[in-house]
Amino acid sequence: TEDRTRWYTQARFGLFIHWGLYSLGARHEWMRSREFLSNGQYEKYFRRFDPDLYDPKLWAQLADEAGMKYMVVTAKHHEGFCLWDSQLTGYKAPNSPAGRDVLRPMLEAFRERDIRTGLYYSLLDWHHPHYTADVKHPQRYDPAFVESSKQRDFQRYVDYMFGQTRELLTGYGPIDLLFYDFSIAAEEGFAGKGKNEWQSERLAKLIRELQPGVLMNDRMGIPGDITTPEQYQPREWIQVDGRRVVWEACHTFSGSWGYYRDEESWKSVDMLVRMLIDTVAKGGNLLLNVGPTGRGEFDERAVERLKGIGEWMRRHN
Ligand code: FUL
Repeated sequence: TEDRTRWYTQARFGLFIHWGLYSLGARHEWMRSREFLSNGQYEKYFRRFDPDLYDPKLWAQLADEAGMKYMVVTAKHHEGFCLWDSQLTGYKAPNSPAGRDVLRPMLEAFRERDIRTGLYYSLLDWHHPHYTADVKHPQRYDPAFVESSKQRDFQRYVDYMFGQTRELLTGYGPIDLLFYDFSIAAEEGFAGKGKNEWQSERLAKLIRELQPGVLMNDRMGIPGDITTPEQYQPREWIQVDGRRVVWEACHTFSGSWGYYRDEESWKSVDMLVRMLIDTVAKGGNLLLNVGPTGRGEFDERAVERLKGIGEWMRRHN
């Protein structure tokens, strides 16, 4: 592990990108689940995903100038929509008005600036026809859906995950980091989904076979290379079994990960710089998230903050 993580512990600061159909809703990446929307009700976002202002070179420039050394992008979030040209589903950017693979040019743009590339992949999938109901599912309170979900063949979904993992790790160049997300606890009469359901050991083995150097996070119910606290600052260097581990705090500019137009809780540049210092002082990495708009732009509030951090970097790095 130590060899694999060397670049990473030196990188310290990365950009998380949450981009998908929820970006059009502009009110949280969990909107489908929070509002109990069916596939049909969510379809309009797929029909309108047309990022006419998308400029991945500009995204990479903004990250670079802020001092970021790696990025992690949601290839697929819980909604199930794929940014790349997956051969295993029609629910993908090339079939939306975008009409193209929007992942590949992004990875290329960041790599051109020597920024390492990582992929977030949701284990949850609210769109796949064989993904079964659980306590996080948008239609968990729809008895007809829950009943019909019993006819689903979850193994077919697992095969799909494995197939997509293979696509992403064979068709998109060297991937530096994988952020697989996440395990669900049993609750409200629903069974959980964890390492047995995801077949995490087997999945990790496939990942290692395809790209031995890739770093893996710790959210599949099995240990990974990186411990990933979310939306809080640990009090001290994180330890597991009494040993200091490689860790990464992920944080948002405001509260949500997906673009949320009307959220007012944006952290100041000063606060963000302090968070970065606090993280690094405790031996960790900071993965700071931006949620681009449905049209493919970084919100001006994000741009302002990235530039502010960049200013600080130039003076104090
Ligand atoms: C969580 C997800 O549910 C959030 O939407 C976000 O992606 C965060 C980084 O991880 O598990």
